[in-house]
Amino acid sequence: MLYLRKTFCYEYALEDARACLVGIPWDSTETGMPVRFGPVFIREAIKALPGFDPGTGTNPFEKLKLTDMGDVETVPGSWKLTREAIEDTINSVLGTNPSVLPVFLGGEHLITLPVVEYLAKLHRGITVVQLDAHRDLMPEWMGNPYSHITWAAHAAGNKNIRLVQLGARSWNKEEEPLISKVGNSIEGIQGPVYLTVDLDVLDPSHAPEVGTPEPGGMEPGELLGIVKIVSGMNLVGMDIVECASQRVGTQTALLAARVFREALAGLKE
Ligand SMILES: [Mn+2]
Repeated sequence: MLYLRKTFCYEYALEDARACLVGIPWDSTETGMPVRFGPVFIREAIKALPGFDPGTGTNPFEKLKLTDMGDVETVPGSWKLTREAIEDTINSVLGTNPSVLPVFLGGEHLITLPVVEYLAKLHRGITVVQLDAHRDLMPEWMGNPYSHITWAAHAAGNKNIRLVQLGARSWNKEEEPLISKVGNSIEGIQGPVYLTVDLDVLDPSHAPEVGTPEPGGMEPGELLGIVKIVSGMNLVGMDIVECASQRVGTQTALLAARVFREALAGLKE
């Protein structure tokens, strides 16, 4: 008998898994609080969370075959090398199991870009649903085209991606030309969907430990309701980013774990 504890009670081989966790502890372009320990503290919150979801009457941690792949080896200071490591990792994960749902834990929001660019090549007509206080549509930041506040401009300009933003309440004048290219509703979404949850979409009273907190945000119930609806669509990947927790047991990491459980509970078989 082995008395060992992993992220999930039972872990399956990647080949057999319905969903897999992949951490991406990257925050070299973060302008606010450091977020590279997000995967550590969200994992600890997932372990501490009861698996049973009263809303659906199921325990997705038992019902679904899950596995935790660990963290991508990011290269501090080099987005080029980190991006290659992210792309190679997705390629390997989906090469092993094309039907697994990859769930990425950030890290800063820039990690979403290589993921959605990769998935857009696999899934025609993909919609990226971005829950975020900010639009991240800046054309560049201090001369750098690749940053946590520019990634969505690249996604919005990708002809294979339809971007939908919910919860945005703070943006710069330079972002406004791109806003007309972005949807603002999840009604009627057809086809494959990628969900990216920037935890700053929540009000800072509920999620204070984020890279760049922004007053006037969502209530947890509102966020979880949207996550449940989107997870019932044809979800092909998701991420939870910008968790700036620096210790176990913070309310932001606990809410991130709830977002994860809500998405799993809402998944189609
Ligand atoms: Mn963001």
